[in-house]
Amino acid sequence: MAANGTRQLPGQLVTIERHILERQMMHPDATGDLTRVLQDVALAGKLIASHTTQAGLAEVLGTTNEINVQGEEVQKLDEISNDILFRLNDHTGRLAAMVSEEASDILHIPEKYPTGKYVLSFDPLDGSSNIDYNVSVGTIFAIHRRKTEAGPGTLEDCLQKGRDIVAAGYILYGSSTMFVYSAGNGVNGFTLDPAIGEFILSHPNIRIPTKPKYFSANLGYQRNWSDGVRRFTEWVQGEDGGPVLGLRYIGSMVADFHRTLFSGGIFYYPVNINDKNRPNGKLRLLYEVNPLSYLMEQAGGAASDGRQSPLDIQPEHLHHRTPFFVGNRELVSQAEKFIEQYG
Ligand code: AHM
Ligand code: MG
Repeated sequence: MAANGTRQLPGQLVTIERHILERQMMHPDATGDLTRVLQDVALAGKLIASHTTQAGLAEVLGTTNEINVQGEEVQKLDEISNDILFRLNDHTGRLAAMVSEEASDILHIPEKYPTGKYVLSFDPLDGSSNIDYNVSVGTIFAIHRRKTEAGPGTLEDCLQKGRDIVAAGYILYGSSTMFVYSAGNGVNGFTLDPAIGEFILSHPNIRIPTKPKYFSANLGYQRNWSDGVRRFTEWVQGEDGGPVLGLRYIGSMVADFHRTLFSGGIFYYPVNINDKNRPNGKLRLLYEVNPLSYLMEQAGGAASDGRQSPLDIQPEHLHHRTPFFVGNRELVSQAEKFIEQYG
């Protein structure tokens, strides 16, 4: 296998199906259900990519209330992506329920279909406010084993800690489409070859570089951050003997996370202390923060809400929000130190 995140040599073509299946074979008692859920999510990624790459051409950019030339209601890309993920997974008998950023309640499996043993949580199209500007967006997902025995999935099945994730990943719709996932055995990245419609293993065994390069946060909100977060931000720019990191911020978390994973550094989205409507920040635990925290830990990095790993937080409701710091371990722990000392 090639070294950290380097590209596969020609002749070692591994499709995502083959890779997931080979990993399954390492677990002799596996039923294949998790493998198929992952494959269905990868298929959803291909379908969503086919829409995002057409975004400027098809009439999918407007709001839901707009009417297109055929007199049909125009659907937004995040809703299209949500439908694709739901429809590909609602009838397979592998899921007990789904959770989506797009839906306030649990997405139940329709009664006419059987339920299964996994729960799939997803943000179908994160960063969708960027679509109008042709900026990269992404799908984020996490898979848990259900807690209840059978029947329709319940809140207990959905409100599980990130620590109990069995697989998670994201699909980045950028200059190329990439599927990056972990099932607890390291992180692997696949690039979609549009000519053949297959995700090919391009970045095996991804590890965050030990020498960080960039910090990534929306500095436009700095005045609304706590003292600890502001001092940490000065530190990453060289104050008090801190490293001198460059700044990169796209505003589309999958893309910001992806760069952080490959360049080393830290991405953070802290609380806006003047926003009383969001006392815990903007990002959601179940389908944004936890899958990415899980991947970063699997890649040798760390994640925090400023005090502890988000993976240890018990979600109180489906759209539970949390502050988020993710990247190189030393940087995340330094952020925690500043927050502990200065708040
Ligand atoms: P969304 O789920 O509504 O797309 O919001 C999440 C996005 C993240 O992708 C990104 O990190 C963040 O919001 C950007 O927010 P801001 O514009 O406040 O910097
Ligand atoms: Mg989102």
